[in-house]
Amino acid sequence: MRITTDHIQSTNKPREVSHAREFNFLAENLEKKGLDVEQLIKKLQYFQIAIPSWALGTGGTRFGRFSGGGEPATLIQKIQDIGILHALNRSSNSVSLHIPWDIPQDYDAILQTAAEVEIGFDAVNSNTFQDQADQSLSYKFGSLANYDQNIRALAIEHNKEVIRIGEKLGSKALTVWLADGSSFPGQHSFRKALQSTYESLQEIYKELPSDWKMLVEYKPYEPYFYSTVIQDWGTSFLLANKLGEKAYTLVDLGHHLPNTNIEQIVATLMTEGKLGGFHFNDSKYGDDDLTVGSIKPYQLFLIFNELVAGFEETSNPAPAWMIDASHNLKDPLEDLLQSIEAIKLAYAQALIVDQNALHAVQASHDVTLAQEILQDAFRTDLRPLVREAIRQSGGAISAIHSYRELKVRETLIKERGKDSKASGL
Ligand code: RM4
Ligand code: MN
Ligand code: MN
Repeated sequence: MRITTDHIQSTNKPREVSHAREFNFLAENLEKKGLDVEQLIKKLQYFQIAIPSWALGTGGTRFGRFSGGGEPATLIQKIQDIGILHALNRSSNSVSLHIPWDIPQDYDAILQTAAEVEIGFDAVNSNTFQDQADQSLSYKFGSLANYDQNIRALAIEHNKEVIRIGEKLGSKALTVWLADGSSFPGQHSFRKALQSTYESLQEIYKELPSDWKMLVEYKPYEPYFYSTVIQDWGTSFLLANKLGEKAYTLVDLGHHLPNTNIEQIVATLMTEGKLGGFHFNDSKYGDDDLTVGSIKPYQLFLIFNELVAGFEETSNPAPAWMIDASHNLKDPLEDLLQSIEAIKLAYAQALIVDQNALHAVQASHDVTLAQEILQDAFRTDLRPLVREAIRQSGGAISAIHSYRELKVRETLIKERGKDSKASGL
């Protein structure tokens, strides 16, 4: 299924009048505060978030998986699904591939489909946390950190292969999420595991093309439950610093222990110019991969507040943005539309924070006003602004409603069948 301009216009039509009323009212209030609404709209339009190739099918838990039907069974179909999202909200113009879940077969056909639906290729992700069908050695006890040099070599080679695949598609970054760790005290030596990981990453780093980045992701636990080799931002930062200027830390919002101050981590990494990428999701307990903004929207806003301030005040290069959420209840496309809206909303809220006023009250230790400034921005309903930015880019005023009214899922089920399955989690 392809979403056309006519589709968008027909579903926007009945919403235009009330949207215009809401937007004009908001725009007037923002202008009164001295904000440049046109500039805000430009920034919101420019902000694009990559979609992971593994989030287009229903996610499972270790207890089961309930498919909603019409899942994309091939990489081309996955790219077409992202094309549907992008046509609706004009906010996700790239895909992030997970290898080997999505090894491209026919590169020309893939690139052609991607171009047709205006989708590019973001960071490529390696996977050494699962054994593949024809794999000679097992990752059961780790990959890049494994005691066995041959297993490390296999994992290193896989990462190099992922870079080669990404090069053919126009990707500019490799994301390494390393599951390696231990489930029981004494299982392995922390120091040896870290050293092996560093040496393995060095081998991969040597293979990076000059205009590429390596994004090193961290996670405190899971799939191992006692220790993870790259457990926190500090370990990732340490490795990125040792590896060199093309290596950066990647922050996945779900990869922190409860109540961690993620916004502070973001600020620290940006100060050091080492924030390379972001995986958005939300969580209540662990790596829950829930819809962005569904549990802790205020935290998301505070994170964006640091990002926006960091863009202005540090020389940290623009990070790679990606959604990394996948669960088993909602239609995955609706879930992604909601996530993207939540991200743009938090970004918009951060953009209207009066940073100068904030600096002034910080200097005079006016704690009360500091809170007022942040919460005033957070409590402003900026949905009409985000919708207007999307509408002006040719997207839907309400992506979710257009999606339902255009019967996208029903059409995909008709086209692909009830039982088609997406590769991934
Ligand atoms: C991990 C991590 C990675 C993602 C996999 C599927 O927890 O978030 O980024 O590639 O899950
Ligand atoms: Mn992630
Ligand atoms: Mn994760």
